[in-house]
Amino acid sequence: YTQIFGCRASMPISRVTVSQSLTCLSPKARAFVERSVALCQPEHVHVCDGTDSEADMLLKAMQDQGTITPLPKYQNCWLARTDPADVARVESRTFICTKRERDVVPAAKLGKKSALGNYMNIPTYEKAVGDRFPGCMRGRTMYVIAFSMGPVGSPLSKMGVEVTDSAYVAYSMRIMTRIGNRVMEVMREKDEAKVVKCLHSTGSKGIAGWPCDPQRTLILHRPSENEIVSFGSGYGGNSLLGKKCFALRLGSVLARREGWLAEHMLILGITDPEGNKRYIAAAFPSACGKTNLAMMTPTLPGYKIECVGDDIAWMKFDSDGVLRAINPENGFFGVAPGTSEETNPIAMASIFKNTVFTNVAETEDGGVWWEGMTKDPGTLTDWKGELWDSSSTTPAAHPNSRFCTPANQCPIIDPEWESDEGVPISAILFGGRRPTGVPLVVEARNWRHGVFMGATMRSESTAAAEHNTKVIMHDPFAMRPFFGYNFGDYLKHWLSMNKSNREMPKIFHVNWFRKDDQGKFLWPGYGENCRVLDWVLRRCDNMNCFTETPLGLVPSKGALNTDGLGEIDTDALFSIPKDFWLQEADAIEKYFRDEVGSDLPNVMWEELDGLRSRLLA
Ligand code: SAT
Ligand code: MN
Repeated sequence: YTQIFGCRASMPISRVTVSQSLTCLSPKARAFVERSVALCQPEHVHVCDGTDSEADMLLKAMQDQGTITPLPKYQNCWLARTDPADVARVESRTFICTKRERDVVPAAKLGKKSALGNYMNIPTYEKAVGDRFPGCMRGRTMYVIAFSMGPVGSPLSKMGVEVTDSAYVAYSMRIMTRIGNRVMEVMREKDEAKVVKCLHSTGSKGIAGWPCDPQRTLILHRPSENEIVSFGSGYGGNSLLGKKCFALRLGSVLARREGWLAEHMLILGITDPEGNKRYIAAAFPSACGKTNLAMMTPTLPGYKIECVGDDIAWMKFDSDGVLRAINPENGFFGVAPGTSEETNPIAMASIFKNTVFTNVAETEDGGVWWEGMTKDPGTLTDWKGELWDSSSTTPAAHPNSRFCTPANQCPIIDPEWESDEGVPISAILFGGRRPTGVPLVVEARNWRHGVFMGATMRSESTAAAEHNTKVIMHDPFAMRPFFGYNFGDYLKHWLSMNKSNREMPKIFHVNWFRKDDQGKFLWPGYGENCRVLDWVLRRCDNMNCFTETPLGLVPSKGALNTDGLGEIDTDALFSIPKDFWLQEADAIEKYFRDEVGSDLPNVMWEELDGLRSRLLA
């Protein structure tokens, strides 16, 4: 017997059939695969080469298993219906495993359940793996996917190997990451000690339909071993381990160690009417419009937006002191509901070929539909496979239904989106869904004030995780579900980025979602958001177009271009109700005290004092 992931395993690799010799893997990746085989005991190992014929094989396997059905209305598009108990990330079953709890959980919450940092100790981790994985792939195929997060071979990229018993995961990883022979080649040449090991199983004895085991789902991260273990769920963020698990949770740990930033941010390129091009990164929580902003069709004449990424940014200051960002992903895993020709025509032009749709509704002519797509869809098959028409009382598509589409199909994909050195970032936006009290846009006075803005972000909950009611939740940096280490240390890391020889991006807080007393949105959003970006860019040029407020800098009267917008109540959009903000300050104090405690950098308390005294002045 050998010890694997802390438990006994017995099957030698010589007992399984393999699609291609494991020598195509680097020695460490190969050792990981062999350990995983011994543990999970599959019948066959398929090492993904990334070819088109392999894609056809995966599609056929999924159709035979009843995991996907074709959507004949489009070219190479597929519909997957999940088990209704496996539709989103499960934050309550997602843990970071380290020796010391303090590495993950801020001081205030040690030994208690925290909203920041779900901790599991090593013995519990080893038992959890030992209870689930031995023999879990018996009689089935293990897919081995070598993948690169970021352009293959770029100094800003990182590589991983995922083993999984899900053809859906293998196929989706082809879209969301760069995979196959070219990655394995680089892996063999490069320092492979850093390759992230990702073990995934649906946890199901069979493969029919949507295999999963929601009762026993666990998503575990072990930063010290560069290891991710996921069991029981086939759904996006739980199973495509390059995405949230690697690029954000492990990524944030690596970023801290190596002096860069791994963030839940879109990246867009924006060209102004003078032809000046800049890049902006923006952090909003899941299902708050990152994809829509990243692909915006600007309404202001002369502006052009190009998309680098819609979910994750890896950013590092270069030797000239410029913050450079890459999108580590290769595709979009976007929220379908609400996507339409009106709200996001660019997404609509991207997603109707080579796409896997998950949990959307199906039209009678073999197309897809979701709430907000068109007015009258006729009779549908809903996401659970039941007949649906406009008299139905449940949504046709699950609110967290998704499209999974290659990024290079986006008609406005930025020419630099795969550049090795990344794109230069001029501004960083934070934002969320705030129906009351929070202005359309506020600029931070300086870097540390901007870090405070990120730390104090709040947003209405969405369907992207297992939260069911609309409550205003704290979601610092839109990273609450994705921190790989102690949030207090994360704040110190952000503060340490500020150095005199660097061109620090300006930081802003935006809120497209403010409502009036009747519950109507005060701002049209979508393509009109370029008016906010227009002001942001003028501020990046240090133009005098702002006024000071207790929250930070806002556009001076008339400085936000609202030409041709019709009735916009800018007073209401920018009002700063004193009582609301004093309560907000109290909520922030409570959050800092209860959730972070002595791990909070003092600078954050100073910023909170500053906010209060400006409100009371
Ligand atoms: O489910 S995912 O984590 O892939 C998407 C999201 O919640 O942002
Ligand atoms: Mn996301």
